[in-house]
Amino acid sequence: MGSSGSESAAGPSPSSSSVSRVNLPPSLEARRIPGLPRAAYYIANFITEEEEQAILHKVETAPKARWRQLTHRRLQTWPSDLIKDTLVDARPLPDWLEKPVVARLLSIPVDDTEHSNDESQPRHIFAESPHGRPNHVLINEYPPNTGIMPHKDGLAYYPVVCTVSLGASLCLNLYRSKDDGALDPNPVWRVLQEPRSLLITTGELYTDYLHGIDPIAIDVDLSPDTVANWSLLGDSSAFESGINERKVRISLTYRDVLKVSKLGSKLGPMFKRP
Ligand SMILES: O=C(O)CCC(=O)C(=O)O
Repeated sequence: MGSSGSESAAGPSPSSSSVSRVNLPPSLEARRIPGLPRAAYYIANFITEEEEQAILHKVETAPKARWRQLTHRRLQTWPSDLIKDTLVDARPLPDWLEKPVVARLLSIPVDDTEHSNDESQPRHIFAESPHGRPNHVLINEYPPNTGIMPHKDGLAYYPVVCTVSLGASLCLNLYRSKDDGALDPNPVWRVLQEPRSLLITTGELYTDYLHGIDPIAIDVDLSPDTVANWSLLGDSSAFESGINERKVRISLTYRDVLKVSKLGSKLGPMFKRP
């Protein structure tokens, strides 16, 4: 079983069901994924089932114009797409993306021992980012047999990526480039992301490694030896058979876009998504 259990349970309205309780660690360090380059963190049950359902409802009922259809996948961007790596529409994130995820994320110190200048304020993962918090969310939908090609996230963002998974589980693959720069097609690690979990990747994982999701119907060969975050899963018994049958998984990817246009606040509604 995973490590959820005895640490601080928090959340606006914890229910009697244990799966719908959030279970925040005292620091991210307590949920660092072992064996990965520094640093990646996995927090199972970061949001409750009720919060998951509320966010899924907002995603599903967003205006049609919010969805961008790619060849195999559709996505939403909040508050808007980037133009030349710049956030032009700099409206704040809507409440349903801000609460509970951002507030909760910023409440967790990276390390028990690290403190900012104000000694009473522990440092969170965005403490040194330009805006001190994520200002952009990408929402991706992955039905079974859908994935995303191995890629790096590039220069538009501060190198911290926070991904909340909703609806279903799947494996994220992490790849390294070969010496000649070509992609080594065999993933070096796999991270299994359960619904309601938070995955944070930073550092070398952002700059030096690629990440992608296989377009498959079933993740196979799942075990403590093949899944980097096995010891941190909320319910590893669900994968004891070694497989995960994919269902529709929605991901919320929170990042801080480095460049925000001052022009944004002056743009009229026709330049803004609904
Ligand atoms: O959906 C995910 O978990 C990955 C998304 C991703 O790779 C990206 O937005 O760059």
